[in-house]
Amino acid sequence: MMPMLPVAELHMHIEGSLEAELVVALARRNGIDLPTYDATELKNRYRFTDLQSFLDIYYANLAVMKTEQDFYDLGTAYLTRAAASGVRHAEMFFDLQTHTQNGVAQEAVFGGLTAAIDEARASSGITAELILCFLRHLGGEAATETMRDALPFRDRFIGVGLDSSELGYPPSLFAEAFGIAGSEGLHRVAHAGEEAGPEYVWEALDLLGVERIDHGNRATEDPALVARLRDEQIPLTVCPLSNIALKTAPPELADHLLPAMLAEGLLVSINSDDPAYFGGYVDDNFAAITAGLDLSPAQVGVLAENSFTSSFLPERQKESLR
Ligand code: ES4
Ligand code: ZN
Repeated sequence: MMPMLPVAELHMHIEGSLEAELVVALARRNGIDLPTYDATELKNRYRFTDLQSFLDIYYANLAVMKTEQDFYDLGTAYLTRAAASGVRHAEMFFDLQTHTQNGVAQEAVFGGLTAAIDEARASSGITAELILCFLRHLGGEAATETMRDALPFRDRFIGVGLDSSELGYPPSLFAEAFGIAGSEGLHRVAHAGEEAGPEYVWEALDLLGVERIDHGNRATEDPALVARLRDEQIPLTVCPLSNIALKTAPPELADHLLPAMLAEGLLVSINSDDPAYFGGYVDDNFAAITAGLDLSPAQVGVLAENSFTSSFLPERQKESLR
């Protein structure tokens, strides 16, 4: 863990912070079968060739999550780790459909995560909010149904997102769910341009009305899109260690698009995505880009500053946290 500049973390999946040790502990607690109960051995299987190869392991591990206490423990582990490494505010994705499909009640998911957030704020001052992500691979109708079913918990989350397998699941499929979210006054974000091309980013902006793009790396292939993102200062939440682990960027950090994105005037921030799987938390991502890229201290400062600018915090609070 490296001490660092204060930041907001805007692109992390709370389920992606489920460390192998906690997978094993929860499997034992809940009597769930695992291929191995040795955390090191479990982690040795974390070798990915693309997004899907990661998601297969990520979803398999999530079968251990059963009770409100499990969600509290997961949220508390992340928020404790994040607060200790300089994160002042986190906007955390959660994959509600994964858990309801596994037979977990919405109340357990919302109850455990909300309790962890309240407790972390009281003990360390970190603030956190939840963003409900629709799973692309379950399709548009399931997303709409999930949106409607979650409305009794409307005050527990600030926005909706779109994640899971990108290729073959364009944003257009989810227009209805995002339309309901918009009419409820929820914030809207979407993963786009992680594996799929710039057309998915255009769709997310034009058909879903998103305010931020998660990843967005492949937006750089389309100059007109780059101009739009720059002119409107639409945030891109970039995840360097995730990109390397999932091979959505060249193997060497030195070849990452981040400096080009900064040079284009894009509003980029640094995020961990799934810290238990990709080699580290947001401070580890900052350490990696500082070591692997030729960034000036001023550029690192801009990245930290951008994380607050890109957040859904009220303007007044953005100022006080920077
Ligand atoms: C994810 Cl890296 C990534 N991309 C898309 N969906 C996800 N869910 C969890 N991590
Ligand atoms: Zn992600």
